[in-house]
Amino acid sequence: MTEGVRLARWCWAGGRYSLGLINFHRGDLNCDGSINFGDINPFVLALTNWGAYLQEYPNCGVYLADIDGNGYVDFGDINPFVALLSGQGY
Ligand SMILES: [Ca+2]
Ligand SMILES: [Ca+2]
Repeated sequence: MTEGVRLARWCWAGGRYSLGLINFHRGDLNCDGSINFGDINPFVLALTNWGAYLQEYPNCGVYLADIDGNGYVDFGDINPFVALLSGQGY
């Protein structure tokens, strides 16, 4: 599995909100804890329309689509994402 990405999230606990860092894995675009075919549509959405992605997956982060880790979400992440899905890792 690829390296994790830490995203800050507000969490409700103990009667108040607190800011916490949650680990996600690059490629887990629907943030369900695994990387599989269910991440394809969210990946395409993150690649083509960040706003729509963030609306549909408000608890995820668009940078989970930065599979090659170069700081950009772009077409260069497609082949690494396919490799990730096919179990070749990245
Ligand atoms: Ca997933
Ligand atoms: Ca990238």
